[in-house]
Amino acid sequence: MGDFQPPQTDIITLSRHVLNEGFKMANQKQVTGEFTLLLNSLQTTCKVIEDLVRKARLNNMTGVAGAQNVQGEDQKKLDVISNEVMVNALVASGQSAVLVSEEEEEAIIVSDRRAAETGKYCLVFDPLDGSSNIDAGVNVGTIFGIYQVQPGSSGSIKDVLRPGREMVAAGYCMYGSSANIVLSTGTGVDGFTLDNSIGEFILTHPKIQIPPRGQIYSINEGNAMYYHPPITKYLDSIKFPEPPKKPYSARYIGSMVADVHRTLLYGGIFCYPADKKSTKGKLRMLYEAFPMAFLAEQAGGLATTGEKRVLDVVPTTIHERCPIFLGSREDVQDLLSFFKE
Ligand code: AHM
Ligand code: MG
Repeated sequence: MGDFQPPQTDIITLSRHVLNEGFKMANQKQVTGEFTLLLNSLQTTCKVIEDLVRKARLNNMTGVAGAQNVQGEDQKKLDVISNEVMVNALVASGQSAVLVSEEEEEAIIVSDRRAAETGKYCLVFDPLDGSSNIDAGVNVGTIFGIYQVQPGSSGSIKDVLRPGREMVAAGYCMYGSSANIVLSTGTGVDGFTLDNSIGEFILTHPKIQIPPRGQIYSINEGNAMYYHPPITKYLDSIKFPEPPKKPYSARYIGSMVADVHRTLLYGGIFCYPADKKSTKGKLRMLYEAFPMAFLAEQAGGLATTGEKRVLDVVPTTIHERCPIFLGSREDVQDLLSFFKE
């Protein structure tokens, strides 16, 4: 067989990792496999969406679909189809009770569609975040957060109008030069890379830890004239530091999954503040801010609105927005000192 060398280390697939985590979480109690089934549906969805994204140009799937979503934004063709893929897979998994999608005006109560087979998990998700970047071939991603229904509930909107700290898992799949799932079930953060040749997500980034301090800031500075003073002052402090400190580098892709992915791996700070134009910020609390804040904290970083921990905010509507600053612990603390002034 020539020079072929079998892998030196044990290969851990996402499915195996989730099963292992399930055993650990259950702590000797019987493992039902329900969460594993749910995660399997999610990872299959990600594989389908990654295939759609890769072939979008070839299959004439770029451009707008001719409709607008609840935010009044043009829906891209891939937004619409990714949402359908995800909703169908999660309903069919039999493990979901409530679904909230960026692309659906109302929450989907699964028992209304499939009374016989509902589960105990509520999923909040953005099927294809950053879709305005698709036509330029820039990284996009699927973001998700998972709650369990509350005791006695068979699934209602109240099960998702809860603070992010009550999520049992969160993650994203980034469709970039490779497809990467980054997942936390509340015991740290692990990253998996899709090996297209075998169709499996393989553990490539175990126990991701955000460096305590970074050297990169990530914000849409085109909005600078609308910023409130704490943001302007903080940015000045990292762009014009007292020597011998060096100024930070700016990196802003405009695709949250990609900007957060880089922040998790390299450190620094990602910001989408509230400003004079967007008084609540832009990013959606349930399916953008909460999952990313969950991951940031689980990786040893921080996530704040400037006033409080993101994961402590209680949403009142499913498509609510909130400001968010996340990343390296020391960088976020520096920013907070300007809010306290
Ligand atoms: P979308 O959900 O409509 O794709 O918008 C969310 C995206 C995020 O991925 C990104 O962080 C942000 O919008 C960028 O916004 P802006 O162009 O205002 O900087
Ligand atoms: Mg989005």
